[in-house]
Order: sequence, then structure tokens, then C-alpha cells
Amino acid sequence: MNLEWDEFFVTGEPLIYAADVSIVLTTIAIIFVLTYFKKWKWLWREWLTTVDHKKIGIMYIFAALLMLFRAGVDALLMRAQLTVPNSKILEGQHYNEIFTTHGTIMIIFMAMPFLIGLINFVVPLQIGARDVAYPFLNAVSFWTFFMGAMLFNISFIIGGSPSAGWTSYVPLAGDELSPDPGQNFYLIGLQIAGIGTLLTGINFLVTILKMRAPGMTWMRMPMFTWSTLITMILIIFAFPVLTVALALMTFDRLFGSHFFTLADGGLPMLWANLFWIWGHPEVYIVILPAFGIFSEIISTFARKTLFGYKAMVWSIVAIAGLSFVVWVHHFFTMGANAAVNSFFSITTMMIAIPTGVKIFNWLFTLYKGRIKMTTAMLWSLAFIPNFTIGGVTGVMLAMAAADYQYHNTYFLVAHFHYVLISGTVFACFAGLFFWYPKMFGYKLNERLGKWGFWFFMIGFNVTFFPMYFLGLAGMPRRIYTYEWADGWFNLNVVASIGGVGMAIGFVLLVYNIYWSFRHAERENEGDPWDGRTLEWSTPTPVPFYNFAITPTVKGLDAYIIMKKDREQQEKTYKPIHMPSYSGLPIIMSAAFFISGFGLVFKWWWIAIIGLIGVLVTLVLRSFDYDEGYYVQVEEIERIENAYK
Ligand code: HEM
Ligand SMILES: [Cu+2]
Repeated sequence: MNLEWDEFFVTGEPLIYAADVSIVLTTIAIIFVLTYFKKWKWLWREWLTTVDHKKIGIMYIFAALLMLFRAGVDALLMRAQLTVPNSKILEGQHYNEIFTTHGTIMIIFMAMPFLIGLINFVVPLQIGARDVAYPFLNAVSFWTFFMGAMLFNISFIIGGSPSAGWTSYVPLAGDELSPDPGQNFYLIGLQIAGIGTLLTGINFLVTILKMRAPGMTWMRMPMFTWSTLITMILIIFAFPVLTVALALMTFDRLFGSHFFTLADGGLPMLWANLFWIWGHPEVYIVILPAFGIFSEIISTFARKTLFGYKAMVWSIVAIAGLSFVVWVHHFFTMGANAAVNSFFSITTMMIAIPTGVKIFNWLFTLYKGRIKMTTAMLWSLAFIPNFTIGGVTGVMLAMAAADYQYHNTYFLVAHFHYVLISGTVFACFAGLFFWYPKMFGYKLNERLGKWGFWFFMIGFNVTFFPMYFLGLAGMPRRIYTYEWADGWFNLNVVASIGGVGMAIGFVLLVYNIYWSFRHAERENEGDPWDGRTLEWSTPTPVPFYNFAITPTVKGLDAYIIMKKDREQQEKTYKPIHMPSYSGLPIIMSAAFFISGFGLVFKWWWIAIIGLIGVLVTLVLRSFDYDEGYYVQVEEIERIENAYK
């Protein structure tokens, strides 16, 4: 591709220039602050080279919040454009780019990383482990995710954004109809980040299988750990499909092959199938951990053991299994015969059964509980009715014949936002409020938290409930404007007002983080909510080796049992083996980024230089015989005594 420089930088829109300026200013500000306070070394030593699961978790969450902001701005721009008919804020191509980046970033670079961040921080603590099975690999996961996300995001100012929707259907996403580099950013950014996700799947699967504290049998595993285990299995089976699909489309676009093309024997429907064979499990990858989070929070603040624990476990397993045999429900209207559509219609509806079991178990957990209305609990309680609305409308969509009416309308947009926001996003916020004191040694402010909750939760309903009716009134998704005569004006105004409410809720959350950092009361005992599981048994901030002495588990709700027995654990420490930090993961991922950047623009020499960089880091790692180090007993004593 021989790009001119004025094609290289995205030009022509005042919005983009404003963004360019703010990006440059922010970068300068960050460099200035780091230099002025002499924080470069600290940043490199403590964070960029860390292999500590707790710090990696916090970095995931930080990155996810940034991405929530980015994709949230996209969302507000779309709402602004659609508020009144014939609006001229965005033109068509720009609107297409924005819904594409919004959807892709929300799912791949916000929802998944947010949950993986919470998983990273919590799960090793919850199972009484000192870290994950492969700490180095964990850092590789984070940095490939981060670099993949950055590569995708720069498309906004360099080269232009993808515009074929987050589903990237061909032929629209092929190089005849999308000749700009935008779609390449999608393919390669997701590919690089996908490596990280797959590695996370393997890492946490092994961690949970092999590293549980003595006594933690299968049926004593906390619910969040269970949901993580099943999610990792979903990742391991689903992500390779995405890897292959992305690679094939990359060949089509960069090297002129014909896997998905209309002509020359390509099969465009093959893309749709591959995409959703990954894509449907993907939506469960972002919902099952959320179920786990709500289970922990609801049982903690109802102060009861989770009702129907075993049924909860088996329903997660059932949902995960079914999630691989429903993918055709995304294209009922694309001409499969009645038998095929019926099969997928029925499997889809069957998912409602285990999900219903879970809903009732949460309700029974609440029944006769001594409920404590914390912010985390509010998010969890709000989840139940809101998610049910999303679920029930999902069953409506599952009826193949009826789907001819709903397909590609705002009814669908309302449905998936109801499940993704009241499921995944509420869970991320709930989990953040719940585990924040464990991460930093102080709570987020509850008053601000509750204000934020009400703005966001009401705003969410005001935004998306009207969309069901817009859909039934025939408003298609992915349109950038409409006419007065269509009659969709009133409900669109309502939806946009709700969007402002959600934005205020988000701003309150960010302000809460700042306020609490400055003013919240510090504590180091580590059990602010009367917790039930092992992560609450450590002091806060958690020492880098997690547990000075590996705990022994005597039942479900392990920490409740410990507190009841007032068990005096032996205090004879032994040296603890810990892995060394390493700069290789971030360097390797940066090399991936460079290579990816070259591929996007078909600048082969850059792609090759990047790949050589990746290979060099792989070789360096192979000859790295650093086996970690031991924390000596005196050191452990010194650290542990400092908490008293
Ligand atoms: C913060 C509030 C949000 C608002 C106001 C919002 C609004 C919208 C709008 C207006 C569209 C485009 C509809 C169309 O033209 O077809 C859209 C699409 C989409 N949204 Fe959101 N959204 C929000 C949050 C989220 C979240 C949290 C997720 C996922 C975790 C998400 C996932 C998606 C997806 C996957 C699409 C489809 C993109 C496509 O058609 O390719 N959204 N959203
Ligand atoms: Cu699906």
C-alpha cells in the first residue's frame, strides 16, 4: 500500500483534531509527571516488569476502565447523532466506524479484561495460592492484550477505523468494499490480544486444577473460582476458532487468498459460522465470571451460604456446554432450512433452564438473609431483575420464526445491552467495590458509590428499555439517521437522556476512585465485609507472597469456618519461593505491536523487524535459567509483624 502522508493521519473532522490535541497533551502531561516526581524507575520496577498476579490484575482493571471511557464516548456520540431525525453530527461512514469500534472495544478490550483483571486479583487468593501456575506467562497475557488494544485504538488517528461492525461480516469486511487499513487493525489487533486471552485460559485452568490449598476439594471451591474454571475451558475451546478465522481473513485481505470472498470459490457464510462458533461462547466468557461475582457478593451480604451450591455449579457447566451448540441463532434469517433453525432454536431456549435455576438460587440465598445494603450488594440486587428482562427477551429472539421480525432491529440492541450491561458491567462494578479494599487497603466511598449506582442503573433502563419498542416499531440497528415520518423520534430522545444518566454514573465512579484515594480511611486487617472465602484471611495490602503460611480448607466458606473455630494457626514460617520479575513480556508484546503495525499497512519490512523482535525475546526466554528466589524467614517475620 503506498499511502500518502495525508492518508496516513486521519484528517478532516474537528472531533478528530480535538482528540489528536488531547492525546498529545495527555501524553506530555504523563511524561512530565513521571519525570518531575522521578517515577520512571518505580513504574518499570514495580509495574511494567511485574509478574505478580495482584498487580497484573490491577493493571487489567485500569486498562479496562480506560477502554470503557473510550467506547463510552463512542456510545454517547451515537446517541447524540440519533437523538433527532436527519441529524448532521456524524456522517454515515463515521457512524459506521463508531459502532464498530464501540462494539469491538466494549467486548474484547473492556468486558473481558475487566473480568480477567478481577479473576487475576482474586482467584489465586481465593484458592490459597501464592500466585498463578505460570506467572511469566501471565505477564505475557496482559501485555499482548494491552498492545493489541493499543494497536486497535490508534486506528482512530492513524489509518482510519474499521467500519464493518464488530462482527466483520464479509463481503463488507473484504478488501473490495473496505479497502482502507481499518479492517486490518481489527484483524491484527484482535489477533495479538487473542494470544493473551488463550494463554490466560491455559494459565488459570492449570492454576485452579493444581494449586488449590490443601483441603479445597471440588465441592469446596468458591463460586467465583468455579465460574472462572469453566470460563477458562470455554476460552481454550473457543479462542482457537477466532485465531483461525482472523488469520484466514488476514490472508484474504493481505495476500489475496479466497477463503471468504464472493468469487473464486470463497464461502462468505463460513466467516459468519466461524465468527459465531467463537462469538457465542464469547458472550458466556463475559457472563459466567459475572455470575460468580454476584454469587460471592450476594452470599456475603445476605450473610448466608449460597443456596443450592451444587445446582449452581452444574448449571454453569450446563450453560457452558450448551453455549457451543447455539451459534446459528445469530443468523436464522440467512437461509438455513427449517430443521436446522429449529434445532438451534431449541438449544438456545434450553439455556434458559440452567440460567433460571441460578436466578432462583440467588433469590433463595436472599430469602431470610440479614441483608446489608452496600454498593456492591446494590449492583448485585439490581442485576437480578434487569438480567431477567435481558434473558426473557433472549428467549423471544430464540424463536426462529419470530426472529424474522426482530432480526437486526433495535429489539436486538436492547436485548444484548440488557444482558451485557446488567450482567457483565454491573458485575465489574460490583466486584470493584467489593474487592477494592483488598486491593488497596481502603474502601471506595459508599455514598458516592450509591449515587453512582442510581444514576447508572436508572440511566441504563431509560436508555435501553425504549429500544425494545423502537425495534418493534421497525427501527433497524446500524443506521446513522432516520426521517421524521418514521415516528421513532420520541423514544430516541428518551434513550439519549438515559445515556447522559449513565455517563454521570461513570463520572461519579471515577471521582469516587480519586476521592477515596485522597480521603478514605486506611485499614490493614483485611476483612472489611466479614468475608467468607480465603482472600479475606490475608492482611491488606496483601503481602507479595499472599500467604505467609498456606491455609488449610475445612469446608465451603473456608474463612467463615476459620473464624468460627478461632483457629490458631501455627506461626512457624518456612522460606517462600517466588518468581523473578522480567522485562521480556512487555518487550515481546511491543515487538508484536510493531509487527502488527507493519502488517496493517502492508509495510513488510516493519512487520519482519517486529517478528524478529518477537523471536529474539522467545530465544532469550528459552535460555533464561532464572529459577526465582526464596523469601527468607526473617523477611517474612518482618513483613507479617508490620501489619500488627
Ligand atoms: C454505556 C452505555 C452504552 C450505550 C449508550 C450504548 C449504545 C449503543 C449504541 C447506540 C449502539 C449502536 C446501535 C446501532 O446503531 O446498531 C451500540 C452497539 C453495540 N454495543 Fe453498546 N452501548 C453501551 C454500552 C455497551 C456495553 C457495556 C457493551 C458490551 C459490553 C456494548 C456492546 C455493544 C455491541 C456489541 C454493539 C454492536 C456493535 C455492532 O453493531 O457492530 N455496549 N451500543
Ligand atoms: Cu449467541
